[in-house]
Amino acid sequence: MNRLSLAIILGGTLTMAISLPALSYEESRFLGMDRDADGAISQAETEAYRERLFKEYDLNSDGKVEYEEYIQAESLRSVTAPAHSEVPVPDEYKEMDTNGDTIVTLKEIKAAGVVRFNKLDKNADGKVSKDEFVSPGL
Ligand SMILES: [Ca+2]
Ligand SMILES: [Ca+2]
Ligand SMILES: [Ca+2]
Repeated sequence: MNRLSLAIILGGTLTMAISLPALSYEESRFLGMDRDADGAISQAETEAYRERLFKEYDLNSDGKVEYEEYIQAESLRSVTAPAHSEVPVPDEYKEMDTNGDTIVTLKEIKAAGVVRFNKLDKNADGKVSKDEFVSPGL
């Protein structure tokens, strides 16, 4: 294959990607969590999502998410700020760190998921439908 035809193929793929209807941030998050693609998020799917989230945050894999790890995982410190400069604790983290020791355990992150799940599951059928799934999600 010569360079020109490769460029045409790549160009075509790019155009296709752009012309697809763009998923909103919430929609793509919903689809990512709805593992069995039944159009609703179950409690088990929430739990699985929270476990994945925990692994993402626990940068040194020691089984706890220290606040500094959360800052780094979520890129909360501006690149121009000095390393380890203080970053105000966002509500998102406070919500998970229920005992306020600036360490989030797997238990805490899952419990926060349950709290959110119950809030979003308006009709209490044990599933969060796409309509019920609103920011900040699960
Ligand atoms: Ca599902
Ligand atoms: Ca850790
Ligand atoms: Ca804690």
